Amino acid sequence: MTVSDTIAAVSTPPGEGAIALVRLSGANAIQIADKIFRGKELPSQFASHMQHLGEIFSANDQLIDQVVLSIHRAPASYTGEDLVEISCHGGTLVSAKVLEACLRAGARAARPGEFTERAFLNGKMDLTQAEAVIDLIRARTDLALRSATEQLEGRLGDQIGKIRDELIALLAHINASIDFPEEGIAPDEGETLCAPLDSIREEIAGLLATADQGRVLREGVRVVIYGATNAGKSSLLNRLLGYDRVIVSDTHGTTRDTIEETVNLDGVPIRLLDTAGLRASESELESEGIARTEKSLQLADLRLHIADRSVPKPAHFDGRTGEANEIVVLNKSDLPENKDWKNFTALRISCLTGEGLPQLQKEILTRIRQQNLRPRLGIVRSGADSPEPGNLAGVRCDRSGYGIARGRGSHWCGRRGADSRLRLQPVLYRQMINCILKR
Ligand SMILES: Nc1nc2c(ncn2[C@@H]2O[C@H](COP(=O)(O)OP(=O)(O)OP(=O)(O)O)[C@@H](O)[C@H]2O)c(=O)[nH]1
Ligand SMILES: [Mg+2]
Repeated sequence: MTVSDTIAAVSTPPGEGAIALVRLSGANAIQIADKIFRGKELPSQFASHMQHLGEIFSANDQLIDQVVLSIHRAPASYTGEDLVEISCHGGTLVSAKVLEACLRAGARAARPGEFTERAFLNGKMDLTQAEAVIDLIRARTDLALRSATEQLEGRLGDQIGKIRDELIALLAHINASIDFPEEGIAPDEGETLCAPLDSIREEIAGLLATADQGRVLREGVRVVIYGATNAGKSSLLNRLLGYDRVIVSDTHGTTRDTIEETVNLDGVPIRLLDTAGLRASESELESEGIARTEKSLQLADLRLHIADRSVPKPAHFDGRTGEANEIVVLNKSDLPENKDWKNFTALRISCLTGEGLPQLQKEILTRIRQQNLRPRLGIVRSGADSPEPGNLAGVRCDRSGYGIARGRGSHWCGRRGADSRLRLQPVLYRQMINCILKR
């Protein structure tokens, strides 16, 4: 598939820098470069992938900048189309003027991600690799970066390709046994079909299970700090961040909104959310803050319920201490403990002295691991929420068998016993495999 128009964009981030890169891609990219570049030769005469020094001129013949330009002829380019790269001097104005010259000479401004989209459309990479490009750009930790790099190299695509090949091989056998009965091909039935499908189902479920880890690598684990006003929530966020991000004061209700920052804990990106303290609200603004706290709690992967151990236990403190996704933290261990907390099991820390903070960080990582949110290096899947492993493309798979939802009714290939339905299996399996392959 090819796209006809030629696109252009500044590929380096906005702001000051020594060099900026403007790229052109499409059928007219080299022709446009000929119009705006002046050097010893015209770009159309350049050998592919060689850099040439020259100057870029605007439509009204004004010198914009001295640049280095290279052309990458199709199909040996990132996008698979003719691609021109212009390295000009950094700074917003110069790169914007070079881009403007490209647009005036006939290019169209590219949409975000359109160069990679073209690479995908021209078969230079598969969808998993295209998704990995954005993960790579946005990676916040080394682990996320390595994972995205592996995906870009095609590991996820290879695994999906392997599953697809296995399904096609099964399908071919089923088709042959149904469509050419006179050839005497023994139809796969019952166990002989179920066994390979079982292993394929496990492979798919294994890949889908890593989607959550992929989300964690891309977006971070959502850790929400909540508790009574003045407990030290903002102090804890500042401590974990290593700098004073949030205002801390002894006035109750200092934090009115949810504040989010990312920290890197042992390679795991953690999205820390500091929230408005819980108490019977005194103002509309504070009630809104508390409502936001509650919303954040619903979306939390892990909650840090923090209390001030030098004051009595707050009324809202229901002590959900046993929950896997909740760590109860008693702050201000440098102050004498109020009798309400005597023998209370919780992690004791002091945001003032730093005491107990390494233990808290360790506990956060342990809980993340326990909930299987700890990312391992491996496959990540971009996109929204993870689909149910047992429900793929209208195909239901569980231990008792495989079923296809069709219209209002559904067909079910049970594995329990050799009943009459087994004779239908090849046809049903064919439909089911086709269903999966269409995804
Ligand atoms: N002694 C002592 N004081 C602390 C400690 N942690 C926080 N504080 C103090 O407790 C007060 C409240 O701290 P914050 O971090 O603003 O508390 P908060 O939970 O964010 O409060 P709100 O935003 O009002 O809900 C401040 O005066 C902090 O300096 C600690 O470990 N020891
Ligand atoms: Mg606060």
